[in-house]
Amino acid sequence: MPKPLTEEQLKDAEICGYVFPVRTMDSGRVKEIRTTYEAVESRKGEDVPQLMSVKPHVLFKWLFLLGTTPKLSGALEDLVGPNILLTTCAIWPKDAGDPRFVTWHQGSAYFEHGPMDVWSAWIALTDSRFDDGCLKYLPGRHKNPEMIHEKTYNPQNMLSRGQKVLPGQFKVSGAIDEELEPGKCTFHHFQLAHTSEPNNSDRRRIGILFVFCPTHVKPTTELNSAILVRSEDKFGYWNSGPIPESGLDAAHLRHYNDFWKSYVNPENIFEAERSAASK
Ligand SMILES: O=C(O)CCC(=O)C(=O)O
Repeated sequence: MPKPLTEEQLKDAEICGYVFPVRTMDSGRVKEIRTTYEAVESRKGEDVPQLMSVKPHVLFKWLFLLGTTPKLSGALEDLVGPNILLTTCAIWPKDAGDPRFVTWHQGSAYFEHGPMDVWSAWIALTDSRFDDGCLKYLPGRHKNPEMIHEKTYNPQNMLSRGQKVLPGQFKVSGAIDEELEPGKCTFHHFQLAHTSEPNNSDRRRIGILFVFCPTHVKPTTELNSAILVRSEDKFGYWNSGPIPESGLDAAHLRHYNDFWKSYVNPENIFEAERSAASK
């Protein structure tokens, strides 16, 4: 059977730390998912949490199904092998003219894993072009040592702690815009530096991110859970995350809220912050 990713794409993944664009859904499915998401979004603060930037896939079946869609896991199998865990998810909506942005950062600095064989898949539910504030990558940067981040807590920064690579550690001149059509996805290595600018267009931009790793990867903090999405887990390093059923389940909401509290707890210092503190 042909592999979802070509040899050339796999070579690019190794050298540059990303692969795009990969189609994961047709336009009918994209419309369905967007409508479902926007209906959930309109209930935020009622029965749905305000923030859906860490692990909302444990709450909603449609989101879990999107993260385990065969086109996605097929491509991931090419990147990380057959035994795949889904560790987290985040929804990234930017409204038309939205001034919010995401500073340069590496996912790896805020979720500890070892080894760092971890890949993110960012799926576009809308167009995501330069003017819409698409993702930008620094090709090849995933191979360099982790950079030092600071927390800015800037309310315009969409990252939970406004985390940002401290200046002087890289040059942005080679940055690549990851322009995507709805239903297409970009995969990036967890250590690849990325950013996104405000949405200067008159249309909404929505992306859904899922993070995956092979089962041999260990979480290096207690607070992590994952869901096995392909093959088997012979290692058992992760707590099993709950798989959502059709309605919002109270126990899943507790799991979500506990993880979120722990994620934003200032006492939980992550790797990049530790190195910054030791300099
Ligand atoms: O969607 C965005 O603009 C940022 C996404 C991001 O930072 C991430 O996927 O880690």
